[in-house]
Amino acid sequence: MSDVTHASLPDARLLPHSSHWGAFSVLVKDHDIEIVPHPRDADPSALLGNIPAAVSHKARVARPMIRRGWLERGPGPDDRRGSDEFVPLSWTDALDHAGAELRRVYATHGPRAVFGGSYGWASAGRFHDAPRQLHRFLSVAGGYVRSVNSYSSGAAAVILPHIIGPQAAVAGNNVSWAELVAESSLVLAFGGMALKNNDVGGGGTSQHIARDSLATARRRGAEFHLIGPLRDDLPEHVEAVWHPIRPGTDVALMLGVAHTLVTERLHDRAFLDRYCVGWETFEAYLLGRSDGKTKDAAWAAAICGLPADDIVGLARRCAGRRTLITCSQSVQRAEHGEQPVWMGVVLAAMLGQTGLPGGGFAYALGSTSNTGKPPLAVPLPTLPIGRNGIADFIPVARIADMLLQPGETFDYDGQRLTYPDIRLVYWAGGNPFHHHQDLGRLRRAFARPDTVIVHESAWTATARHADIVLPATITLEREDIGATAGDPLMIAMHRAVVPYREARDDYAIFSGLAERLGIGEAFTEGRSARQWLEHIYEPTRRALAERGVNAPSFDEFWEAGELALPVEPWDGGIVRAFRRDPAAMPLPTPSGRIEIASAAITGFGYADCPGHPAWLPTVEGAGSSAASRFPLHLIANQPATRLHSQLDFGATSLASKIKGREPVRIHPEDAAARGIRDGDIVRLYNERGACLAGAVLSDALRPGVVQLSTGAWYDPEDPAAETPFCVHGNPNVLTRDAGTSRLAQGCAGQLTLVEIERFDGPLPPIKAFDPPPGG
Ligand code: PGD
Repeated sequence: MSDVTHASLPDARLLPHSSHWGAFSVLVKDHDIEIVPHPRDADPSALLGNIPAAVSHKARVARPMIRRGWLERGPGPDDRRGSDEFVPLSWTDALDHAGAELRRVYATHGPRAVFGGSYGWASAGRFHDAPRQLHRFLSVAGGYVRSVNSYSSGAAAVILPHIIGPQAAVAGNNVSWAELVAESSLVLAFGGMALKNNDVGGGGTSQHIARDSLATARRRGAEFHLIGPLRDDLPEHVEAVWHPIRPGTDVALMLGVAHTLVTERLHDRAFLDRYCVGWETFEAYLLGRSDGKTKDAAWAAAICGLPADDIVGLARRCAGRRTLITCSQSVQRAEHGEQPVWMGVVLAAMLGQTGLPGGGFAYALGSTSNTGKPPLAVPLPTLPIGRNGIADFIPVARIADMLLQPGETFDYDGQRLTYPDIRLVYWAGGNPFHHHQDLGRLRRAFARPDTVIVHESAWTATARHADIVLPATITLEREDIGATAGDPLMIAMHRAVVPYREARDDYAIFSGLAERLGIGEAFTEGRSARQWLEHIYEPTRRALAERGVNAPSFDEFWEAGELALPVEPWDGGIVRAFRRDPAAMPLPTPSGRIEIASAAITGFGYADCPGHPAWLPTVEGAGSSAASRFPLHLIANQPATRLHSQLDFGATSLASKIKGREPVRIHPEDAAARGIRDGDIVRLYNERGACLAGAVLSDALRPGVVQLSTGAWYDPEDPAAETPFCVHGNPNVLTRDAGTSRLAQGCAGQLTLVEIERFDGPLPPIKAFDPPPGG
């Protein structure tokens, strides 16, 4: 038996379950359900409060639906996607239509015309993971164009392997929370380590430890510095020194700090010589020898808006102690997002702390709940996705470019690639009309393919932009296994409620389609969902048995409700090994060392990502031409009241809204200048679109900055309008759809320029949670 037991598991109605925001139990009472946090979690997430509404909300998709225009005129590009009505069909008819269309596209255009990139967080189980189910299905069906990387970490995922090592090896697991608690003397947190981000992590967690770890480190005397425009990106109890930097200018500040380190001889030359390549090239840039511009503190101050004395002071405080530089995911989710990650690595190297416990550089520590924890000693249950025979891919955030510009070439990480001509888009487990930038442009892009098929549990904007909508179960309606590499507890996710109306599991939907395509056996391998759970559990059980530790049978695991998995001792990974012996344990970079300058990246010849970290002005930053018309920096960050767009209709999310609109925080000075009072409804706008939001006046922002989180369901007043006006508060009507650079082509949605005005007109109704016409 596991050493962690569920509080009242013998009570048959208290059912173990899990989510991306934490493990919990469900108490089913007559027609009501109660969500009980896992007893092991001392700091459970408030997002659990969103779950009960999901069970039978009016926003749920009740039946299979087909868009009227598609049903009547057949497949083809159509501007009415997103504004058309829907027609309910039986499952048999809907699957027949979807199957026939898949056959047609595969036969007429081939697998390169099928986009299965289908990015999205879906739900937490290891088997009913909708994107993996889709990938497995399309691999068996003939292949598909995929997407690579993530909206979370698009820039870091590509730059890190060039300069220090793959993200999986160096992010979140080269410095642990335990080391931060015990060893770090000074933490310089670029973009902070906001507790709201720690609430969530892919696959969930049974213990949210960030709040306590930060508090304990502080009590020991660790000094925290928050570099960021939002004061609450570190919790109050760490008493951080707040450096309210101008958004998007972290690299300038880092260069100013680096310059001070060099001119005051505080940098660790021995470390740079032994462990790095490219120092001379970078130093020439830093000191202005290569471009005539000295990157000193005064230079940096003019760009980043912090006093030069503070920059000099920060450099002096960082030197000669166990300094940890963290870089949040948000900082790289912006134009030139590769640069702060690269420069963070360089700054840590200059301080000579890289690879020491609690020191050096940690990417994304604190950006999700499952970073900075010891690795598991056994493999996790995993659904095999088969082999996709198609090599074509796009960096994930280039979806609109791909649909709008088939046949055009683009750059990515040293390659010149071509956008495929996509005829069929298949999405399961994601919400691009939440996650993508410039939603007006995305709407035009979604008008291009012949057919869009979506599995959704609710009428998200993505479902509304589909031709065929197949109703999916939510996680409470099915059995699964909850587990993640960042947590030692594996959860037997019991079914708590029956499926809503006609909803089916993604697996059941794909099984039905696979039968129609004549690949039923290849897809299911003859297993029911329960048999798959037993099947994918087996490698974990075997590995446990091989280690001679508790290895319950599947039935025993299911009965117990959870299983504690062994973890490996924390060893600092490849970076610490490299520090100990750089000759024997080189980094997996081209030189085997930390690349302060990269010959490979220099060779790519990208002006927007040169061969060493550099300050690059942004199209939408202070001093840009857009800033004269749209003077406020909008931070469109992760929400505190839901995961992305999931369960926006839930109690925790709704409680934060103002007259039903998403809250936007604005500094009192900026509000006063515009006649805006706390609680007013305001209109944010720029040349791409506009949205309404409810004003919250706050001095926790740098003046000139406003903050509107992502995830309010897109609710256009007129879904067919060329320039979208979202009456609910989705910031992605405003954000710019451009890659971080030609290197990574990552999502740059975090920062945008906008203007705001009070909205005095009659308030348009919120329709986001109502089914569409016919739905
Ligand atoms: P979610 O809201 O999690 O957003 O984008 P993502 O698409 O992941 O969408 C998941 C969808 O899957 C939901 O609609 C949910 O209903 C559905 N779903 C859940 N479970 C199931 C299931 O079992 N089956 C099926 N078929 N569907 C299911 C998140 C993305 O947004 C991310 S990761 C980041 S980091 C980005 N962040 C920003 C940002 O900082 N700023 C801007 N402007 N934009 C961003 N977008 C990105």
